[in-house]
Amino acid sequence: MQAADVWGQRWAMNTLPMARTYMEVACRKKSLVCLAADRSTMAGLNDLIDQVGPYVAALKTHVDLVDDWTAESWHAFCAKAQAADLLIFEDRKFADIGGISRKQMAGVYDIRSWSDLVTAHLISGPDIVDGLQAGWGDVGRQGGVLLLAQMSSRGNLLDSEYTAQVVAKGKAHDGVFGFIGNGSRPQELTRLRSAVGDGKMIWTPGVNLAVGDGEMGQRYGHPKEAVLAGSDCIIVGSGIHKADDPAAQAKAYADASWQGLSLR
Ligand code: 5BU
Repeated sequence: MQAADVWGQRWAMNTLPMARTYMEVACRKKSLVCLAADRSTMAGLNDLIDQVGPYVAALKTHVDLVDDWTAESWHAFCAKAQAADLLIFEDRKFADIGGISRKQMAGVYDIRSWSDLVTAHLISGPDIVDGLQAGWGDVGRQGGVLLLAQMSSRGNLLDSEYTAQVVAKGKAHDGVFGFIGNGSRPQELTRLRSAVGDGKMIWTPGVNLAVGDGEMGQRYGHPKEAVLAGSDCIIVGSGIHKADDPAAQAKAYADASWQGLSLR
C-alpha cells in the first residue's frame, strides 16, 4: 500500500519533505517506532542498530551520554543508522535564545551535521526554531524541529495553557516538523491531536508494553493506545534496549504501533 493511502489526511496535509520521508519509511518497515538508543557505549549502540534496525523507523539519540564517544565512532554509527533506513533524531531539548541555539548545533558534537531532527522547548520564544534552522543551514543541510508540547514525566510544568501556546506558534512555522506529546496519557494526546490537526507530526515518549510507572517519575502508556489517540511515532527506549531479546521486542512494538495505525 502507498504511504498516501496508509496515512490519509496526515499525508495529504503534511507537505514537509522530512515528514513524508518518515511516513514512507514507516510503511516500508510497518513500524511507527522510534528507538530511544540510550546506551552508554558505542559498542552497545552499534549492537542495538544491528539487532533492531529492520523493526524501527527512526533513531533517537542523546549524544552527550555516551562514555567512549569520539567523532569518528559517532560518524560510523550514523552511517550505520542511515544504511538501516533510519531518520536520526537528537533529543537535545534546546532551550536557549536563537543565536546560541544556532551555535550549540555546532561545537564538539556538531549536531547540525548528522541530525535530521532535534527537540526544543519553546520557553525562550519562537526564534529558537529559526536559530536551529540556521544551524542546519550553516552546513547546507535541512532538518526539522520537534517542539515539546507535553512531556511524559510526572509533575512536569507543561500545563494545558503552555501546550496550547506551543501548538499555536509551532503550527505556523515551516521549520517545525511536529510536537512531542505525552505517550502515557491517551486522553491528553487526543486533545493535543485535535489542537494540532493533521498538518504536523506528533511523536510520543512514555510508551511501554508494560503500562504504569517507570523509573524516576517516567510514566508509560500502551503503544497501540498512543497511536489510536493520534501519535504518529512511539518513542521506545528501555522497552527495547534493556530487553533480553531486543529484536523480538522491537518487532512487538512495531506490530502494536502498526495495528494502531490500521485501526485509526
Ligand atoms: P524510556 O526508556 O522508554 O523511558 O526512554 C524514553 C526516552 O524518551 C528517553 O530517551 C527520554 O530522554 C525521552 N523522553 C521522555 O522520556 N519523555 C519526554 O517527555 C521527552 C523525552 Br521530551
